[in-house]
Amino acid sequence: MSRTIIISNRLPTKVQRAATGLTFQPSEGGLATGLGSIYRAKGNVWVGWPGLSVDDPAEQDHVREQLSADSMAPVFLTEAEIRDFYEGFSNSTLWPTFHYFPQYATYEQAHWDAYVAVNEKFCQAVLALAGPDDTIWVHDYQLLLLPEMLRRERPEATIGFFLHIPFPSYELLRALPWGTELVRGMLGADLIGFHTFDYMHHFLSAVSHLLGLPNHNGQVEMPDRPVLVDAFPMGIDYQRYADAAVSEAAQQHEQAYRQALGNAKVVLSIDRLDYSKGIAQRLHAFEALLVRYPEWRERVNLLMVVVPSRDQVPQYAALKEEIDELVGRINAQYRTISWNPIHYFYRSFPFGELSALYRLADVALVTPVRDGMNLVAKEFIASKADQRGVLVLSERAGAAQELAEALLINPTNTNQVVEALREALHLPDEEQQTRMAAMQQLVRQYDVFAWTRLFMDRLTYSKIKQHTLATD
Ligand code: GDG
Repeated sequence: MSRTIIISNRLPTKVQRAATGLTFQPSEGGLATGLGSIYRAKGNVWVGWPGLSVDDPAEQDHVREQLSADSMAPVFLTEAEIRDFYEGFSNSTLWPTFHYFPQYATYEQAHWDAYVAVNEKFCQAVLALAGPDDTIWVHDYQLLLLPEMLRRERPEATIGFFLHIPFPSYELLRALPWGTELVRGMLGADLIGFHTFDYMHHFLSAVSHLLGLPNHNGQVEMPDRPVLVDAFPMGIDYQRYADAAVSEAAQQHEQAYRQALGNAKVVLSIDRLDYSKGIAQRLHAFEALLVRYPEWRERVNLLMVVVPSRDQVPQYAALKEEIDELVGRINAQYRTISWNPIHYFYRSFPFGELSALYRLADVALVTPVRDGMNLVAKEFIASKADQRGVLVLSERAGAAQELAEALLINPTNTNQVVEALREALHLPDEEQQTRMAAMQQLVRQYDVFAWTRLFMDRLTYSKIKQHTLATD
């Protein structure tokens, strides 16, 4: 029987060290939900890092046992690998380069060596589980070399790869000393998926510049086999957000927030701490709104959730300080006895409360300077049962390719953000509903389950096509 193996850097369960021992908490992330029905099916498995360092062999056995009960297989990383592979090459070289922040990228030979070694470690873990006919789906930028490593050992396997972040223009990629190796690594797959056609075109251009390989309608002609490249915009579990938003619990939370905020309109901002999300620029734009349109003072609140992330990487620690300072300064400058312009939370909310925030918000201000897709925009849309609410969305988020009814802005153009924000605050109910209804239809239809099905079907098709070509 052929099986499906999913591989990502992180497993869909968070393992943490508590005073009483290790705890295991299933992740609520979109990918975990979308792929749940696949990896939990009989015989299938999800391979990945459990998210903490476990050195003791007995403890490793315990983790392995616990996870295998839920169809997961751990790859353990040492402290040095976490530093050099994860915080180093993945988050200090690839992440900034692929998000158009080359000035933040470091080029350390030791980090590259660790990246190769950890991809090899993942390869060995998969080989120990995979049969020759299995379907393997590799995820994201931490594992760009893995498809080719697997291909060398399992020439017949069906291998898919999906990138969750932007694929940058060739000019960015060539700034990296290892661009060719990375592209070659990805080409070990039979199918390579991106969130948008732009990313797909950037990839095809890099393949042609770096390897001289032509493509015909998104099919790269490798000497031994064709590789299909396509766009698969990722969706969310629409129904889960729609149901949560009308639940009794969400309504109660919303009421409590409303009471605390009075009648002021609520502008919502939710991200992981990351320079790619444009959080500081967003704060400047909100301040500019209060300056240019003082009539909005005491009548609008920015509710800003920043989820702690990667705080071991220096740029993230610096960004955190910048945000703290900006919020402090803006609040001190404009607040009154009864009104505080920005409510800032540096922590993660439980799902039920997040849902209440989406429900409460009049405007979602989603202004990343670069973002592969951005699921927050889609979750806000799914949570609007009464179809009221306005999405202000950066044209540089992958989601902007689909959500044409949002108010689209260039996030570095503060004037434009201010005007869009003002327009959003004034938008008549009827127009809000027209725009929201159109976006809801799209986000409902292309949910995360449709995304998974489309990718898997196309992967099967790519293999059938290869066999047909080989026997022609
Ligand atoms: C990468 C790409 C791409 C946020 N705050 C809380 C919370 N969240 C959840 C949101 C959402 C998720 O985190 C964030 O997803 P995004 O898509 O917005 O961004 P990244 O984490 O950067 O994800 C991105 C994605 O991969 C998928 O391919 O869209 O472009 O960068 O689901 O709901 N969840 C809870 N409490 C919070 O306070 N429970």
